[in-house]
Parts: sequence; structure tokens; C-alpha cells
Amino acid sequence: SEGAIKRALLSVSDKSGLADLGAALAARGVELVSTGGTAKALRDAGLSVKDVSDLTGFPEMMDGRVKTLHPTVHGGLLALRDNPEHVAAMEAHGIGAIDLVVVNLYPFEATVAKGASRAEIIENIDIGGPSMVRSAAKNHGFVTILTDPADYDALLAEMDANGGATTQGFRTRMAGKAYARTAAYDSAIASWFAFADPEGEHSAFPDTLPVALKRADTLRYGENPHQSAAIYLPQVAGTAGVPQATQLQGKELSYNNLNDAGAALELAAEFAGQEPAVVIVKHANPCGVAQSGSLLSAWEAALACDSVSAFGGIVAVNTELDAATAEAISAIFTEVVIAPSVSAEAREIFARKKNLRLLECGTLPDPRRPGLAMKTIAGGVLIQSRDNGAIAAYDLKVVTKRAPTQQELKDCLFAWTVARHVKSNAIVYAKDGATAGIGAGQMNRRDSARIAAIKAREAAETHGWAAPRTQGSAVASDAFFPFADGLISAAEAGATAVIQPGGSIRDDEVIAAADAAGLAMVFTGMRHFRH
Ligand code: 93A
Repeated sequence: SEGAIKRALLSVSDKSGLADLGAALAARGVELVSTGGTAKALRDAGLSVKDVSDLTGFPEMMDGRVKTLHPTVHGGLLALRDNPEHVAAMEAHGIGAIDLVVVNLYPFEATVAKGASRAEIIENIDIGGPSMVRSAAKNHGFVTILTDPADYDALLAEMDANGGATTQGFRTRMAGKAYARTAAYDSAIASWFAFADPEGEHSAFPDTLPVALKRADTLRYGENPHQSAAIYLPQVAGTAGVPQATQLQGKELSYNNLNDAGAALELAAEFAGQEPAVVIVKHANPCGVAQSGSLLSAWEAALACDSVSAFGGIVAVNTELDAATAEAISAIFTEVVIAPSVSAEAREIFARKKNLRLLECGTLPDPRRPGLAMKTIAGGVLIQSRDNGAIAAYDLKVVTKRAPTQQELKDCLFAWTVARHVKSNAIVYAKDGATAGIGAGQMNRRDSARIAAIKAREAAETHGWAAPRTQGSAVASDAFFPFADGLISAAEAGATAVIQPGGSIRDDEVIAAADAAGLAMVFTGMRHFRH
């Protein structure tokens, strides 16, 4: 009938569903034309197929680099069937119309992901395939383009419902999908050249940023129910994080769950290979972090910091989650738990909490890895290298008369590690490897210090401690104290040691105040704003 598909060109690297599709098209009277490997697969399935080389009069050559790049193919794809001049050109040059194109491309992304050689990667840049895809998609007024085996059944249903033709709506939809595919394909190629080519000159900030991100999932909603959301992942081998983790149980992860679990995991990863550590996060800020001889005691210490905020929290740990800790975590309402591994007993314990989302991530992300961090603002996107800078004990400069004791130094470094994961302005008190009070996200540093101290006092009341754990603690500030007041309030809260970047024009005043209060203070020389 009018517009029925009479001739199809099939050229696919991913041959899944090919034989069934070929048979279904043949049964509907469609002539099949194919490139080498595809033609062979169809013949092996007992179908009769014409070779593209018979159409073009040229053999496939140069290791297949030139197979379909020919006017006979592209003329058959691009000719407007209702344009007399186009039709005349087809007749004059012996070009037959091609009504359907089924193409999927050389697996460039998978070749990169498997760590192939540069030569193999280059050879997997498909040229003829995307050319046919783009020609067919441009001429979607007449030609149907399929680039995804998932659409084969829909094509057959279309044909059956329309006397062997497809509807304009279907062809338009498939054309849009086809260009999205070739755009993503070229993005992946451009990304590889920009960031991964072993012979390339890499810049973190190329003139145009090729982003090869693939949608992994659509989410139920975004940060709020009236916002829509989806998660996209980089197509890079060896990426470790929350989206790559295996969900062992529980409800679907929400946008906020993913965001919070990401924040929790990044902080837990700071303690990779060290003593057991527990991080509890709420609204992307840690509300309790501790390291201890056992995971259970780390959990207890982390929870004690702010058990009110921990309700409905997101928990990340740096080591295998054991039964005792699972039991303790289960005792309070927890949204998400993520661990490198979860013991069989711990899994059974969590299984009683049907809604709790339990994730096993295998390896922890490397906190020092390079990468880019993005943020949208009205009118643009800000991109920076991720905050992977770090200091070690030997980078610290003692600026007070008194140097920190070994224990104070340990607590300083612990507080500093936590502070870099707290939204600015961040003030973190820590004692004996546990946070004692966290002040986050305030517009001035003194308020963050006050809030941290208030929380520590509340924790002391809750637990019936004689004094808040800020007594004898170390305090970290993510950026320098611009005035002495913040430091004085930390001393009043009982801190005996301070870690901060330094670098204020009033450093002298701040150091004098520290000396007057008998504090030991170290400068890191590195700031960790986080907004
Ligand atoms: O090397 S190419 O860029 N040159 C071409 O002319 C060409 N035509 C189709 N690659 C080309 N293709 C690709 O070959 C298709 O996109 C498809 O992925 C693959 C199918 O080859 P075969 O049928 O031999 O398995």
C-alpha cells in the first residue's frame, strides 16, 4: 500500500534481535540489504539478503572503513520522494529508495570502557553508521530510522497497524532519538579526545565541554515533589559511588537519598583503610562522625553527637557492616545505609526493616581523585576541579606558644577531615575520634561556632554527661577566623586545640587570643569552602 516499507538497509554491530527482525520484515515482503557481518548473520538465520556492495558496485574496502559511504546509499536515503527532480535523479543514476534503516554503531563507548588500545579505540569510531543514521533521520518524512533494538517490536506493530507503513509520528520520534544517539556518540568521542586520549593534550576546561553522560534512571521527583529529576552517569570504567552501588533492599532511592548518600560516602571514604568509621548525614551535612576500635562503638559515638538529627539519617561506613552495628542502626529510623560490604547476618537484621534502603558499594571512591564539580547559576554553569586537596600532619604550622599534644593533633586532623565535608561556614568540634558538635551552613563563622557548642551541650543533657564533649576538644574551621570572637567562643566551649587555614589580616589578633586562652593552634594553609 501507499508508503509501505519495501526496502530496508540493516547494518548493526549489536546483533541482538536482528534475526527475528529480519524474518519479520521478510515475512512482510520487505527486501533486505546489509553490510558484511549483518548480512552473514541474516543468512545464517536462513534469510535472503542483498549485499550493500551489490548496490554500490564497490566492495567493502579498507578493513570496512568504507562500506556504505556511497551516493547509491545516501541518495536512496535522502531523496525526497515527492520531488520530481529528486525522483529523476534517482532514475538517472540507478538509485533505489531505501525506506527503513536499522543501524547501531561500532561500540566506541564499550571499547573505551574495556581499556582497549588507542588503535582499537580509533577503529571503533563509526563513520558510515552515523552518516546513514543522520541521512535517514533528516528524511524522516519518508524514511524510518531505528537505532535501538528496543524499538524493533514497535516498528513491527506500526507496520501491522498501517498496511506495512509507519506513521509520521513514529518516524519523527525515531528521528529525534537517532540524532540524540549520534550526538551522544560524538560526545563520547570528543570526551575521550579531551580527557582520556593517551596521546592527547588534556585540558580540564576545553573551549566546549563534551559531556558524555547517560541517563541511568528517571527519579520519582527531584528535591521537592513538584520537581522532576533523573540521574545521569559518566561512561567511565572504574567509577565508584552511590549510583554504582548494589541496592540490597528497600524502597527506590530518591533524589535527596542519592545526594545525601553521596555526601555520606565521600566522607566515609576519607577513612578508607583506617579504623572503623561511621558517618551520619542529614540534608547533605554530617550530624555525627566517629572512628573507633569497632564499628559498633563508632556508631554509638557518631549517634551520640546529635541523636536528634540522626533520626531519618543516611549512614555510611568505611568497612564491612557487621551484625551488632546493623542491630544498633536498626534501632532508630534510618533512610539509607551504605557500606563497602554487608555481612550475611547484618543483611538478615536489616531485612526486618522493609523500607530501609541498604546499599553495598564494593570499593570506596578515592577522595583524592581528580574530576570536575559543576553548579548551575542563573544564566550559566560553573565548573571547577573537585576539592581533592589534602594536608598531612607535616604540612601543619604551629602558630601558638603551645604546640598540640599527640591526642590534640589527632583530634585536630579528624575535625579537619569532617569540616571539609560540612557546608560553609563549618565549625567542627571533635574529641577522641568523634565529632562533639557540628555547626554548618551559617552566614557567619561565629554563629556556626555557637550552634556547634549548643548542640554539644544538648547532647550532654540527653546523655546525662557531666560536661559537653567540647570540653578538651579540638575545633576545626573550614576557613580562617576573620576575628578573634569565633575562636574565643570555641575556647569558652572548652576547646583546647584549633585547626584552621590561617591567612586572615587579623591572624595576629586571633593567635594572641589563642595564646591568652592557652590554646594550641595549627594552620593548614588550605581552605575548604563548600557551598
Ligand atoms: O567503518 S565504517 O565507519 N564505514 C562504513 O562505511 C560503515 N557502514 C556501516 N562503519 C560502517 N558501518 C557500521 O558497520 C555500522 O554502523 C554497523 O555498526 C557496522 C555493521 O557492520 P557489519 O554488518 O559488517 O557487522
